[in-house]
Amino acid sequence: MSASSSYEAFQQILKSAKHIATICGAGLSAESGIPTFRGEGGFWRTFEATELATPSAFKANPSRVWEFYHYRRELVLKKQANNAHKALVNFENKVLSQTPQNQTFTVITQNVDGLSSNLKNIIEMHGSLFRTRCTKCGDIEKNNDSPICEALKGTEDSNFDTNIPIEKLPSCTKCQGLLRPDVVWFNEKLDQNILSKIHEELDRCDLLLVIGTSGTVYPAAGYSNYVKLRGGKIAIFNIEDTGDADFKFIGPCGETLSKALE
Ligand code: BJW
Ligand code: ZN
Repeated sequence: MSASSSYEAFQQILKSAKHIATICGAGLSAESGIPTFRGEGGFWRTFEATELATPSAFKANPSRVWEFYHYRRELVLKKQANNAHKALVNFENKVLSQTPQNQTFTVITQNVDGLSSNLKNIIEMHGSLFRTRCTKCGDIEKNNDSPICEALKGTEDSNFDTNIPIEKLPSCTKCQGLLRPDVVWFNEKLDQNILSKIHEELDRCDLLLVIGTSGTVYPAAGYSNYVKLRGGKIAIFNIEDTGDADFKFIGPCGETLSKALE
């Protein structure tokens, strides 16, 4: 498939599409100063970020994994939505203001940073940095505390493990069990309700915007092929060429997405 990089041609498709969806990744938040997972910046201390996003890493060293998530929570709390997040919000508002409303727009994101919280219709498929889940009773709570617990305070500036004992890590207010971030780690199943909602969108999607994702992590990595096989169009927004598409806008998505959705 030879891809177009014409904004005019893209806007024609955008205008005629009835159901538009996105699959976003870490590149969407890169211009806010949040590191991506792979490539440059994909390391935290001496670890690959993806090595820490696993149930086995948490089991082996819950203190280290909590230090990693505490670091990311504190970082995100200092950051703001960038032009790419804003372009998505503006486009959603445009779609919602149509009378009669003859289009739908759904943002599906792998990001857990909450920087797209100004959107009305968003599916956060990998969970949220700002929710906790109890490993004992399963209770899920919103949590924006900074720091999330006293023992983690200041560890975001350290280069070494603090080795916090389990009883001093975040604990459940209901049963005192150890809390974990309410995110989806490798080899964990995604929530079935969320997967159903995503499939409803993919099954009607005429145009999928693939924004700032390396397309290496399933199930999200399969979405563009799924939509393509159904006859939907694909538009990639990335600083790198990440695969087959009808449209490719190579460059920082703060610029390319703003231009494409204006
Ligand atoms: C810019 C930019 C700018 C930079 N502008 N762009 C089928 C085949 C093979 C394996 C599997 C399979 N199905 C499932 C698996 C196993 C596994 C998997 O996919 N493994 C692969 C590595 C092969 N998947 C799972 O385990 C999933 N569970 C599951 O499917 O359960 C059922 C099952 C289990 C086991 C076997 C079979 C079935 C769960 C996946 C959960 C992923 N979790 C994480 C952590 C979340 C919490 C946290 O944030 O800490 O999700 S890992 C990490 O990767 C995070 C991300 O959401 C995800 C995707 O990364 P993303 O967003 O694409 O980031 P990067 O860094 O990779 O890319 C950034 C991109 O931005 C790059 O392209 C840059 O160029 C670009 N960029 N600046 C535009 N300014
Ligand atoms: Zn509990």
